[in-house]
Amino acid sequence: MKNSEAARIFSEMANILDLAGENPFRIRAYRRAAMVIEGLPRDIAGMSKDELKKIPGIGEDLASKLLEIVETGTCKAYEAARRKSPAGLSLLLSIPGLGPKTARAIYEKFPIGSIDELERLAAGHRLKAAVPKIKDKTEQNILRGIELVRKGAGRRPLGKALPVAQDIISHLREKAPVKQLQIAGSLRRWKETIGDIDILATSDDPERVMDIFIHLPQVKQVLARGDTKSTVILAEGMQADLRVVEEGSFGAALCYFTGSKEHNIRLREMGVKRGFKINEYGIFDKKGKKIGGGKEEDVYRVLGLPLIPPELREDSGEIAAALSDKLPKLIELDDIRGDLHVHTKLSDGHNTALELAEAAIARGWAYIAVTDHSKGLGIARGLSVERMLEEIAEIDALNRKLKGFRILKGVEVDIRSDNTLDLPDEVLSKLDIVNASVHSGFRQTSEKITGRITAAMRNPFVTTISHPTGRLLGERDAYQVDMEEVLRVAADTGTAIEINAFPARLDLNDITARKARDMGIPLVISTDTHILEHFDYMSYGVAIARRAWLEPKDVVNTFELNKMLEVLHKKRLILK
Ligand code: DGT
Ligand code: CA
Ligand code: CA
Ligand code: ZN
Repeated sequence: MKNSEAARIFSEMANILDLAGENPFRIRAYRRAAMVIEGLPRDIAGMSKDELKKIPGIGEDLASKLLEIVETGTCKAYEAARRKSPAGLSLLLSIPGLGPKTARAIYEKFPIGSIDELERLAAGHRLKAAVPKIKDKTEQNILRGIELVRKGAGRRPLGKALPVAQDIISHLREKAPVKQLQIAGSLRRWKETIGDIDILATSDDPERVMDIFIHLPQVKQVLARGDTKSTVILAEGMQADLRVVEEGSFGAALCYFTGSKEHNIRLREMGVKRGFKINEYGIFDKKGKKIGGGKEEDVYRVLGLPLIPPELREDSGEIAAALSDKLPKLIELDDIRGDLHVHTKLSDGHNTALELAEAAIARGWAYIAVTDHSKGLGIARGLSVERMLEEIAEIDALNRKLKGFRILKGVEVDIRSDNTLDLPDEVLSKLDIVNASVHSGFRQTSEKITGRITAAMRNPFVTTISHPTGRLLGERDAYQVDMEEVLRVAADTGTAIEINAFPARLDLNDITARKARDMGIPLVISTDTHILEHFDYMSYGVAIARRAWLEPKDVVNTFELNKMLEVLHKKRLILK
């Protein structure tokens, strides 16, 4: 898969140009292209130039660069730009929250060579003393950013790790003599960040499978090569383990290596109490005779349990629930009937409402809500009241043509720093879906930022709070919002809370989503689509919902249109 590599090159290119103070339009073109390529489900390798040029945001120049990247793994313009730009500067820019201007200002005084050096300078207040724009707060942010980099080192967001693993799987399936082949570990449990990739297979020729695995084009370094187990580092930086096991042990191994470790320990303890030994090879009775292990169900069956879905295997009550036959009937992707957070060309998206509707119809959905940004969000080309009203009229016209599908009128309205919303109630009341969200003042106190969100929920027209904590995995921590308070007010006002499925966000996370459900708060799973292909992200949102134990009845966008609107508009009657 060349996409993530090309996206990385384009995004670094944008950063280098930004540091050099180059033309903002070129910088933006690279950033957008990086985002589009990253979200593209098709591998750019194998696409012709004409096909590449059909991708939104890719013109003649970027298409040539993509061809070059596919062929050579990099492109000349990027290599040249990189040679000109000092490594220390890129290092500074890799610190979350440190923008190009500040990075440049620091670098002029301190041409640093390592993160440790930067940490010493910030901790000793030497940045503040020497660099005019740096204040105490900037130094604190830099230290926090460094911590984030260190914490995230080695782990990858789910949305980055899964495509990498799927790519390995499809190569193995194509080239290696494997029979069964499965992703295990935290990836199979859809954990939000992934330490390493665990793959399990069966084969008549394990040695050959090992050979093929360690020679895959994605492999950068071989850490260990055994007869049935190998560990490699991929070019992308992640570690991957492949184990080949006996056919009769596959289920036991799959269960063992899916984890979590805590879940496994519970299973093993239960086994011991019942006189069984359970390990990665199988299930054994008191005499050491193997009584199962070919199928994962075997492990659960000997314990008197139904198969527990991998997403629940975190030792957070799933075993007790299974014992009393109270496992949830988890939501599935197929239960989703539409997407309530979608951007069009009119704000920062790439497609028209009609294109998005057609793509949604192709997925078997019954509705989408077009929720472009409101005007306060300068960077994302927010809509003024006039343009908002024009968009409403356009959607009305489209809906007259579409049969059996509805484009809902909506907005992602900015919650301003002073607690007010970016559009008057008079406009909001004309809309079906009002997603309110915070895009500024991330460093406000907990009281202030929580107050903004709760004030928005008290507006009768706000149907949903979008990406409630503002975190970006591996890039930005959540703002200091008091989620307990947000959930209380959500329950009081009947405001829905979003599980934003955009892989960099996954916000709400699984734990808070489960709390919200327990409090009876309506939940919405949304993709925050900016290009058609982002609709694919729905599966990440559904995974978070499954890890939160949600059933279809807990998620508003599994309902048919009228029932969905009824739930989201109930507060209009109560709060009026
Ligand atoms: P990760 O890679 O950190 O995102 O998380 P996992 O869950 O994939 O963990 P990993 O790769 O270290 O190991 C894969 C699975 O193997 C893990 O989920 C459970 C099992 N496992 C690993 N070490 C142990 C152990 O010491 N005891 C038990 N019972 N299971 C283990
Ligand atoms: Ca793992
Ligand atoms: Ca592992
Ligand atoms: Zn959005």
